[in-house]
Amino acid sequence: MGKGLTSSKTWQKLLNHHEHIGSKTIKMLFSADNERAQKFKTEAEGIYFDYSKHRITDETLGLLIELANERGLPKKIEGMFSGERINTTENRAVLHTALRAPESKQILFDGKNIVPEVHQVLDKMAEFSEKIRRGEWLGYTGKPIKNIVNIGIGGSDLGPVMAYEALKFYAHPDLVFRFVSNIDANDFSEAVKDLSADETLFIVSSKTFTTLETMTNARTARDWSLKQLKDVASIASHFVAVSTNEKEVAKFGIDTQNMFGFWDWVGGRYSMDAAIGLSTMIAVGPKNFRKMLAGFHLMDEHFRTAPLNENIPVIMGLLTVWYVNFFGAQTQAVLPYDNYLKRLPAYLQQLTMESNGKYVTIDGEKANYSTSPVYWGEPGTNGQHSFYQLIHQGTHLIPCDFIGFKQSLNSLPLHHNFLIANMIAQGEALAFGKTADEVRAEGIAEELVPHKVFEGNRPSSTFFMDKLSPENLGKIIAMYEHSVFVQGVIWGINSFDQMGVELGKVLAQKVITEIEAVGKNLKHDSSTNALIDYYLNYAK
Ligand code: G6Q
Repeated sequence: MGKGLTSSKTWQKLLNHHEHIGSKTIKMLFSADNERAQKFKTEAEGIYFDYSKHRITDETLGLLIELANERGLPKKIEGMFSGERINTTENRAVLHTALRAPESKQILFDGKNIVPEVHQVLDKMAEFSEKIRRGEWLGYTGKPIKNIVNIGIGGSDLGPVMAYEALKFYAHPDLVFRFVSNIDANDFSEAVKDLSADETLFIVSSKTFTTLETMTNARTARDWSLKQLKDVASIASHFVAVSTNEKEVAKFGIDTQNMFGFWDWVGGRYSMDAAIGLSTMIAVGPKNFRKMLAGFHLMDEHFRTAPLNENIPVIMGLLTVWYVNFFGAQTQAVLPYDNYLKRLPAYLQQLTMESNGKYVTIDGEKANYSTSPVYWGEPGTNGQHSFYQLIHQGTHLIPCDFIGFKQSLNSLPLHHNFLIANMIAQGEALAFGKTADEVRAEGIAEELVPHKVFEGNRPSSTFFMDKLSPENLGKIIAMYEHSVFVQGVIWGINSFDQMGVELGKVLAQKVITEIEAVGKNLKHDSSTNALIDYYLNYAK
């Protein structure tokens, strides 16, 4: 699958085309075409997607779409939506799109419609969430639950934290939310230090219910809770589980009545709209949660049905391939101009890099081309006062995604105008830069001119939506999920396994055993042995 990529006819055409376009700046492309802003723009599902400030022409887009067709993208999209086992290394289907399908839809997996089960879990989550939100779910001592602590890591943490932060404006005002992920004692200790166990609910979120960090934190939470409540019977009111592993949940001591399930066709990093989103639903309420799912679904339908040249995730994914493989770009910045989206870059780091950070193709061969770029970012305008320097004048080409909203959720109009003006100005400056003549015209001393010149020609996309609502958050996440899918199809990799993450789980286990055995018979390399020794000596 991967092998043929760079020798394909379209790839060769793209290489030639890149040579030709390499000498054309974004400024030149704009001067040559008055219609450019209209031409390279798609408006769909309430998203205004401007991709005119990219180093592309009609021909580029045509060739990239030809490449997508050559790689069988339309068929692959259908394969994912219809439950083919496209996660071949784990022999699993990839059906996160079923999590947001309306009840009226039918999605068959192994001959069974899975939509009713999805909605049963959503209904159970809704009933539970409402009880907590109304103060009807009582703790062991009869007090209503006020604090909700989600314990989970990776896909069982990043989605819940990101969504909680993103939708904080809609959150229940009297409930407190905390998220514990790290095995570092500092994380748990800080999260609970001002909480009282009789008002605290722990949601233990783990697909496998065997993850070291989560199970260690969950056991610590149980001890912390029992120390105050002094009765094992209290666990039933203060612990619920989100998992696919009923056996382990029961073994931990959580009543499986208080378990919210999901399925092995939902990958960890694609699970924030499954029961892993329980904390989100408690925070914003079932109605808003369902609105978020509806937003995801709208984007799913757009991805599945829109022609490739009007398809937002397809264009996004192809642009990433264009910069990674033809311009040698190694990173991609995500710059949301909304402070509520401060955890979006961290969330997207997992989604993109855990999915496509692979050098092995789906056929088990080594790819002879680059795959996922490093995704990173911070909200604007904060980033402007730090790392934007490198994006403007550094030696790396860094395509940027700007994400902004027409309305602010908190009405301080002056702030919002300033915020959005900054976002728009950054895209303009990156694309068009500032010439030496323009600098001189400002009366700058000649010796400073080179320092104040901005070459420009730095690409960016701008995504504009009306406001940060639950629906729009769903659309944004689905848009990136599908862009990742497109990239994976072009690169011929399995975007749905995570062998690197699993290696970490195994390696740590080995060293833990050795540390606990006080470092006898260490058989690592000399550096690893020395580090274990140093730690053990220090710990003594
Ligand atoms: C996600 C990854 C990984 C996973 C965590 C937690 O796609 O597989 O980030 O979510 O390792 O796993 P559990 O949910 O099983 O605890």
